[in-house]
Amino acid sequence: MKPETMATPFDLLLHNVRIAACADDTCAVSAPGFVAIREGRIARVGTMDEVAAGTTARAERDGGGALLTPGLIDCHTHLVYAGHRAREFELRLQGASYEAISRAGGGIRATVRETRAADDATLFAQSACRLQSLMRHGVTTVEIKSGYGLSLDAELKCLKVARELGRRFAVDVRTTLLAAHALPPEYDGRPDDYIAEIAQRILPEAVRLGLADAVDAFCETIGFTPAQVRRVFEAARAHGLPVKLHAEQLSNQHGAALAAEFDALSADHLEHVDEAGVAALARAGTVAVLLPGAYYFLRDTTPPPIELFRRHRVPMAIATDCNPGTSPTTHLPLMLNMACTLFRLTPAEALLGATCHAAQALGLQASHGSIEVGKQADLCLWDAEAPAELAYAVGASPLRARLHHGVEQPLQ
Ligand code: DI6
Ligand code: FE
Repeated sequence: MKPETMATPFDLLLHNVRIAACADDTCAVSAPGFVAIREGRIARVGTMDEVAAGTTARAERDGGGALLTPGLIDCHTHLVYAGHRAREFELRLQGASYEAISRAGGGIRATVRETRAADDATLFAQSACRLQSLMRHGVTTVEIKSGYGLSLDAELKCLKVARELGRRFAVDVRTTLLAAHALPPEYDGRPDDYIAEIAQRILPEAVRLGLADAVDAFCETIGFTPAQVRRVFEAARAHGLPVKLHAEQLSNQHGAALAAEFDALSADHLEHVDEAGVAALARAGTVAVLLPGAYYFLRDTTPPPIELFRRHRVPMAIATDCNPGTSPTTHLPLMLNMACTLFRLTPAEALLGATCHAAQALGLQASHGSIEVGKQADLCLWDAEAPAELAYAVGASPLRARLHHGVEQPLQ
């Protein structure tokens, strides 16, 4: 045994695991080995020979030869909201379009009404159910956007619930202010006034209270124009917050280029992005976050241009987009499957999309998203031999164990 390990023993030795480290853009799987954890971080990664040679820890766990991956990261959710929109689902199945429902006062605004009316405890309880479901499918870090409050008080209420979820559950929560999600009814016909309210009041107050880690906007014909988004981004920059953007989901508004101009962490959706937009993302190092659940649920027919992302070396992340209108799902492994079947990603690209690239989409690549010494010990153990099995299973997640900060969590 090495002297330094005798001085400070590891807290946990997770051994007999086959490791897909998801570092260096590969999902290659190691021979059976171990991960040693100290103070919630990965302290050493090695082979079973080293275990046989006497590497020990205060506690040991035999992984039974199962596949170990980084904990999954859902880098795009709107999971704090009240109610549901099953009635709109029925209307869309009868032929109504998402845009038409939105213009008629349904859509996002319908959820805004319910979210504003919900008290903190109700909002917390409904959101917690969704969060626990994400965790059951292997999520250890989740991004949560506001965007169903659309007023100072209601946006702060949603962000506070998101922060509280992070305190109460064994999961890392990153919050994003998405006040520029839709125009609230009290600002009808005055979108620029609402943008000023965001830039001058809502965003500064969210920053002052430490409630937002990033800022997002919905750049779309039924959302906000690039000029309006620019004002929100300028306010974010003035307050030192990174930006993200819902870009090119339903039409090409050249939001990707705008996001790139502001060095956005990510541009999300991107079904209608063109090559100039993709090249701009590549230059800025912005991650393309793909949301196959929304594509599927809206029965969209224009997939994002995967080949362009590959050619320009834009990292691709995969997320649930968990929201009541276009992606009512909490199943990230199912999104990996859909990214493969609907967008033609390889299973390896899909897994990287929910680990290291998702970490990058949140600016967390230094501490999250891969199994490397020094990173946080957020890990998933799967009843699987190869990473492809995670994307292969339709609606089943073969999760055997989930560790958050080095501590194994009950699967509930
Ligand atoms: N794009 C989406 O897919 C969701 N928000 C957004 O900007 C939809 C949100 C909803 O319909 O409630
Ligand atoms: Fe979204």
